[in-house]
Formats: sequence, C-alpha cells, structure tokens
Amino acid sequence: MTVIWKRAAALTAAALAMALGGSTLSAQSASADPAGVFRTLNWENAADRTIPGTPPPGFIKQWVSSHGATTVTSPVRDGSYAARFQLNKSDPLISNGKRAEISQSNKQPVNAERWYGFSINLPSSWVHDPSAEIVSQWHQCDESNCPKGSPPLALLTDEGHWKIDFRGNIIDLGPYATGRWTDWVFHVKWRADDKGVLEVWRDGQPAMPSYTGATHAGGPYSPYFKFGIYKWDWNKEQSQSTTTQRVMFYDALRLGDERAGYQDVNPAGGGTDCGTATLPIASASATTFEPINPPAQAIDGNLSTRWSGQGFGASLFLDLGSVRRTCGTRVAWHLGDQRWNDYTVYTSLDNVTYTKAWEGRSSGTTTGLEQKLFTNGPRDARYVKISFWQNPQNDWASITEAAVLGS
Ligand SMILES: [Ca+2]
Ligand SMILES: [Ca+2]
Repeated sequence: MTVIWKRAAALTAAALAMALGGSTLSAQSASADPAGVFRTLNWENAADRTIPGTPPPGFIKQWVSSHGATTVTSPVRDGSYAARFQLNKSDPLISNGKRAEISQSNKQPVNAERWYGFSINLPSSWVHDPSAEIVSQWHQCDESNCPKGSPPLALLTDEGHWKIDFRGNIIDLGPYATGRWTDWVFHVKWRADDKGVLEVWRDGQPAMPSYTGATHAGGPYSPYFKFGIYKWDWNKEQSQSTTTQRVMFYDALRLGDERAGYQDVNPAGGGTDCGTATLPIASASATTFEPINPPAQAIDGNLSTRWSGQGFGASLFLDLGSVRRTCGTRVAWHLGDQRWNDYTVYTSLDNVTYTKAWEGRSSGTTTGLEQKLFTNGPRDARYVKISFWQNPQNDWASITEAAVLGS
C-alpha cells in the first residue's frame, strides 16, 4: 500500500545522502556517546545485563516468562551481547496483552524531539504468519487525560513484510529478510500541531518519504518507546495465527534528543564490526591491468606491490566469496603521499548490478591504507568495485592494497 502524505515534504535519497555525508567523519571517530545520546542499550555494559530478572536501569519490565527477555552472545549486532525476546502463544497476559517488551517510562516530555536507532535480527523461525506482530512501538501516554486509541507509531512484521503503522496509515516497506541484522533509525518530533516530523531509515536508506505534520494526538506527555514482541492476535478468541512462538534479537539501541543526529544513533556508526575487522577476499580482478602489476597484487598484503590499470574508470573488483555485511573499504594508493586520487566504491550482490557506496578523494598525504566507511551505513555485498577517475599526474590507477571492512 502506498501512502500519500497530505503535508509531506519528500526528501530525495540524493539530498539525504549529501546531508548525512557531512556528519559521517565526526561520528566515526567518536569513542563515547556523542552529546544528545541520552541512553545506549547495546548490552555491553554489565550493569545493563539484568534480564530476565529485572529490566535494565531506566526501563520497565513488560514480560512475564523467564524466556521473555534474555541476553545472548550470538547473534550480536555489535560488541559481544544482544537481547533475545521470546513470546509463546501460551504465555500469560501482561499489560492486557501477549507481549515480551521492554519499555521506556510513560512520562516523556511534551513536544520532545527524539532519535531512535536500533537493529533487529529476525531468525529463520520468523515464518510468515496471517497475523501481524509489533516489534517496536511508540505508545501514547497512559495518564487519564491522554487521548485514547492505538499507538501513534509502530514498526511491525506482517505476512513477510516490514510495515509501519503511523496514526492508522499502514506503510508497506517490503519483504523482511531473516537471519541477518536490519538497522533502523527513526527521527520524530512529537507534536500535536503541524510542526511534527517523522523520518525513517532502514539499513542506511530512507524507508519512506519524510513526513511533516502532527505526529500524535496530544496530551501532557510525548509517546514513549517500547521494544520487543507484541502479538495482539494471540489474545483474541478467533486468532488468525498459525504460529505458536516468536523469537527475535535486538541490539544497538540508542536514544537521542534534539541535539543528536542520524549518525549518532545509527547502529552502523557505533558497531565495532566496522572499526577494525577486514573480510577475507577470495579473488581480485580488474577491467584493465599491465602485466607486471596484476590485480592480485592489490590483495597480497604488501604495500610495495600494486595493481595498475590505465584510463578513466579503470576498476578493481574484490570478490568476498560469499555475501557479507560490508561497511567500508581501506585503500592504499601507489605514490599516495604525492598525489590524490578520485575514486568511487560500489558494491554488488551478484556482480551484475552495482550500487554506489562511497565517492571521494584520497588524502594525497600517505602511502598507507585510508579508511572510508560507506556513506549510508552497512550493506550486504559479495563484490566490491573500486573505480578510478583521476589524479593530478597521469591517467593510471595504481592501488597497492585494498581491503573491505565488515562482519
Ligand atoms: Ca551489543
Ligand atoms: Ca600489494
């Protein structure tokens, strides 16, 4: 289903990428939580690993069984730990529903601007089901003078698709993939007047058109965030569901206020898997090369050997051997301390369709490896293409070493 916003201000993907690009470097070098991120819950801090007995500090327990919410060491989006939620159809009710959720306080400040970043891993057991389930939601306040009704915003899975329910509009985001992490960033200005904003990104790409206008129905508080599994259908007498259990993993939650930005809460920005890990490369090839400098010399671990190919658009291809989660490259250029090189990094799943992941210029001040994280965060890829455009001295692409970052 397609939603046409009455007051939509659509942001093109290109404009968004440009807007995001400016803040990429500062976020990459940040070691502590940046200003504006008021809570990180990535389960790496021992004091946060309180489940299933009690909720992490500052959060509220909304699970009833010991299997409801636990920490695990695999799979993880970042670091060494993630949360695992399990909801069985036979579980008792809590807060009038079948749910295994962790909740913020229900008293969020009125007119709050918030950034929410998190990553969800649906395992292969997350089979298609005729009834939907909510995996993250923003619930209106519970006080007596709050407007009643459904949560103004929810992320759900339904019939094999990711969907957003925003004030009763269902926005179909297309099929979900199981067995991998999907990164989400939500930016909301919680307003009951026309000054509200909703923006959503999935895996570094805009997931829906930007929306401006009222984001909730008002009241003395802004909506509060809950995450985990909520499957209301299991509490109906005429349940449509054909499943009896749901298990999912959740990691890299960051909550930011109006001082934060996209990269501050982006799961890809804080993930250790994008800091130091380089992926094995099965083989290298190129569109062109001179016989004494073949493409294999760009992946031999030796900065004194190189691939050299002549001409505008000369390209080096790196094959990872299988689809991996990739998040950037490290490239060292021959004579890299004497001249810069303009180049573009593309990725591909099939070696047929390539999409741009990064574009820019090397520093011109080092012969060592220079790291460039992908502009819009991690992506699945098997093939990485590095295309040379120009340097100030000649028309030769000469890369001494190239590596791919990922997990
Ligand atoms: Ca973690
Ligand atoms: Ca080399």
